[in-house]
Formats: sequence, structure tokens, C-alpha cells
Amino acid sequence: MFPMNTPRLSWGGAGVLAGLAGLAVSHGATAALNRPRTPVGVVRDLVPSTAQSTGSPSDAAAGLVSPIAQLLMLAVFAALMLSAGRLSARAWWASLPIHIGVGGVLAALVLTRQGGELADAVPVVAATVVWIWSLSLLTEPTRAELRRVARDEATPDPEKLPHALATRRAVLVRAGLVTAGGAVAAVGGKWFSEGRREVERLRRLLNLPVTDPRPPAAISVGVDGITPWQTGARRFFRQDTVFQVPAIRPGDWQLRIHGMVDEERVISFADLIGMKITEDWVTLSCVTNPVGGELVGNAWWSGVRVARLLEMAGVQPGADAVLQTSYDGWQCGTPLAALTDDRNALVAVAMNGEPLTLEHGFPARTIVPGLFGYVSACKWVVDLEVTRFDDIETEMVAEGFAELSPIELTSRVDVPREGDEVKAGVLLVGGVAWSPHVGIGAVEIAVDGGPWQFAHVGGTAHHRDGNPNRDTWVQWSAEITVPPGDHEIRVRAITVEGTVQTGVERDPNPGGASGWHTRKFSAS
Ligand SMILES: Nc1nc2c(c(=O)[nH]1)N[C@H]1C(S)=C(S)[C@@H](COP(=O)(O)O)O[C@H]1N2
Ligand SMILES: [Mo]
Repeated sequence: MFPMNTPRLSWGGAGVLAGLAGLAVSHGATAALNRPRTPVGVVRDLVPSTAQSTGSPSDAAAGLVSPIAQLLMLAVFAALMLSAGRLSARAWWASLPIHIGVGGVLAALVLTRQGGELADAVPVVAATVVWIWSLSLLTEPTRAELRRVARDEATPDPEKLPHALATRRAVLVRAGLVTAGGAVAAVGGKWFSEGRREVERLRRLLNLPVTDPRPPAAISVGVDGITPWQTGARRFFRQDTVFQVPAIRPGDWQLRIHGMVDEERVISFADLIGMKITEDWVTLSCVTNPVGGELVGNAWWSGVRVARLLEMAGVQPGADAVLQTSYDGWQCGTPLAALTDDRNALVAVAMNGEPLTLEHGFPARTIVPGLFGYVSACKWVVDLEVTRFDDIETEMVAEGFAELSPIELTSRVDVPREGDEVKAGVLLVGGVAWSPHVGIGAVEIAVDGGPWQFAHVGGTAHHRDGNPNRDTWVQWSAEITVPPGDHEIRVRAITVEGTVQTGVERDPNPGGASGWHTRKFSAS
């Protein structure tokens, strides 16, 4: 470590150690978040690489430029961190301009590189936080001693303060903690990412017995800018409580079915995909979706019917719920009836003809047509316990959300967007409407508070047995005529059973938000 009895060096040394700890954490975070480049890597990329050009005699010398430039950058970094450390002799926050400055420059570099995403800045932010926090931790004992001495001497010189033994020990312990913390973060992140990379590789190698159909003809109403009927895996909303997406090897995955059953069953991934695969279109939505919100998507799911799995175990009388548990411990309680009736409630292994993405529950998750995700769509599902609602409690239900939670009858305007400026005259508008497992019968719009008028509703898919699939959303469109000026369009849907979507505005808790979606726009 740095010599503790020469404080001039110890301030600077603390700065450098904090700097290195921050870089280690940024490496770990980059790996754990699966980002393509570490902040250090991004800086290194700034040095023009000469290694690729071969053939001319000057190449050997040119090849040296890059390591030298890299050393220089390292020296600049060390010098900055050293000054930060020395500034911290005054107060823990005196180094903030340097740390935030360096973090800001790195964040700008990381975000502006080609393909940069907001998530790429997380490791930089983590590094900056670690710089500030660990430097303050490393220097606090010495600053405390300075304050103590200042009570006796008029102006103690922070550079010449002889360390008391206790202070020296405190600093060394803290230096050890910071070093160990940095090492654990770097190694842990790397270890984690290797697990994820391996699972990504296994996922690509999987060859599932599933199909990948096109959306049926006449589904689309052909309005530019409207939400596509089929939602791609990348575009599909993601809603979960995990900090790290579980990386589960299919070979390690098991589904345990137990509780109020005749015979407990444990099913492997190989068992599962060896069973009869059922496939269908299902629209999934989150209960927290606000009116007009985007927490809804529609995909082609492939998997094994939960009813079949429960039948294998033999459900005992008296049960009315299945407590589902995911690999990460998340739980939801699902009405047994929805899992055993004739709807296609699935333990799904594929979405849109591809194995589930890790984010959406690889290698297996449940999908239950007609129910909100929080009571039914358990990602990374590993356990199904047949039970009674009276005997279980789940987090969302404890927060007041409904125990039985069918997806609300909902409709949304996609076009025009809020605040759009359009040409006066005839305007093509459109959106989506859903009431999964019930089905949309009609969609109505009202312009500028005028009377409700029917919109055109796009086609529906059909189940394999030929019956119409009521489990998905539909697109709708309408031609309206708008004079110049400000306008407002609102939409409501009506189910096949004749239920009209309510205009009463309610919060998502307990059973999903309600109210008519309205868009304001102007024409000229
Ligand atoms: N393991 C696990 N499964 C989960 C959740 C979760 O937090 N953890 N969230 C649920 C909620 S609230 C919703 S709306 C859906 C969302 O599924 P998606 O992320 O595939 O769109 O997953 C459900 N399944
Ligand atoms: Mo949700």
C-alpha cells in the first residue's frame, strides 16, 4: 500500500486507490449488464489502432504508438485521481469537481459512441459513485485527526500531519476494504456475465418444435404509425422485479408440480418439449398500464398446456389456486379454473417462434389468456403449487391489487400522437383495443366531444379448431374530417358480449386503470 506516515502521499494514494476501485466496479458492472464496452475500453478505442496494417517496415514502430498512448492515458487518469485525493484533505466533497468531471467526460464518450445506449452509462455512474464514496471513506480518519489537531494548533498543515497509530490502522483497514470490494465487483461481474453468455449460447443452439406463423391476413387496418398487431420480442414490454435477469441453463431447469395433487411431479426441460406443444396468439398486459399506456403486447406463444401438466399430477378437490414461483423467488397466485378450462394457458417455451428471450422468462414461463401478468404470467417459472387462495398471499395482492384479475376492457389511440399537427381535411386515425379472452365486438370514436361513431375493426386470428381467437387485441381505424383548429379524439371499445368500456377514471390498483383514452392534436 502507500506509505501512511507521509500524508502528502497518503492523500494522493487514497485518490489513486479510489480511482482504481471505481474502474474495477465499472468493469464488473459492464460485464454484469452485458454491455459491449467498458468505459476504459471506450477510451482505449479513441487511440487509432495501427495493429491491423501490416507489410510496411514502419509498422513495427507504429504498433508502439497505441501502448504508449494507453500508458499516457493511464498516467493522466492517475494524476487526476491523485489530485482528487489531495483535494480531499480539505473536505470529502472537495474532490467532487474532478470525479464528476471525469465521470461526465466518460459518460459522454460512452453515450456518443456508435450504438451507445443509456444503459452503457451505468458503469460510468457506478465508477463515479465509487470514486466519491471510497475516497471519502479512505480519507475520513485522517481528516478527523486533522480536525482534532486543529483544536490545539492554529493551522495544521495537512501535508505534514504525522499519522497517529490508530488513524494509520483505520486507513489501512479501509484501504483493504476498498481493494477487496473493487476486486469482488470486477470478478463477480465477470463471473455473472459468463453465466449469462453461456445461457445465451445454449438458447441459440436450441431447436424447439415450434412454428413461426405470419399474422393472419386482414388483421392489419393499414394505418401508418399504428402499433403492429404482432409485437416482436425486443419491442415487447418488460415488467419484473429482478435486478439481474436470471440465466438458467435449460438442462438445469425443472418444474415442480406439488401441493394438493395426487402425485408430485418434477418435469425437466427435455420432458416438457417432448410433450404436445400448443401454440396460439395471446395479448398480455400489465395491471399497472395507465390509460393510453404501452405495457401491453401481442405475441405467438408456444408451450405445453398447464391443464395437461396439472392432469398428470392429479388435482385434488378443494383447490382453487395455483401458487407459481419463479427461479428468482417471485410469486403469483392464479385461479385454478383459468389454468384448467379450455383456454390455452401455457407453460411457454417460445415467443414468436423463437426460444423466450432471457428477459421474457427463458427457458420457460407461463402465459394465461385473459389475465393480467401479475396473477398469471410467471417468468422463469420453476414451481407450481396447487393450493387455495385462502392459504396464500402474494406481494401485489398484499399491496391491494385484485386476487382474480382479468385484463380490463381497454382501447388506445395510436394515431394521431399527442400534440400532432396534421393537415386539415380527411384524416386516417387508428389504434388498438383489447379485452383478452372475451373479445372486442366494436370500437367507437368521438371527435371533439361529438357523438360516438363506429370505427372499422381489423380481423381476428383463429384457434387451431377454427373458432375465432378472442385472446388478442385488434387494430381499429377510422376516417374523420377535421377543419383547421385544435381537436380531440377519444376511443372506447365494446366487447362481443356488449359490455361498453367505462369512462370512469380509476387507478391501476386494484384491477387495472380505466377511462377513455383521449388524444389532442391540431389541424391546419
Ligand atoms: N419472475 C417474475 N415473473 C413475472 C414478474 C416478475 O416480476 N417476476 N412480473 C409479472 C408482471 S407484473 C407482468 S405484467 C408480466 C410481464 O411479462 P413480460 O415482462 O414478459 O412482458 O410478467 C409477470 N411475471
Ligand atoms: Mo404487471
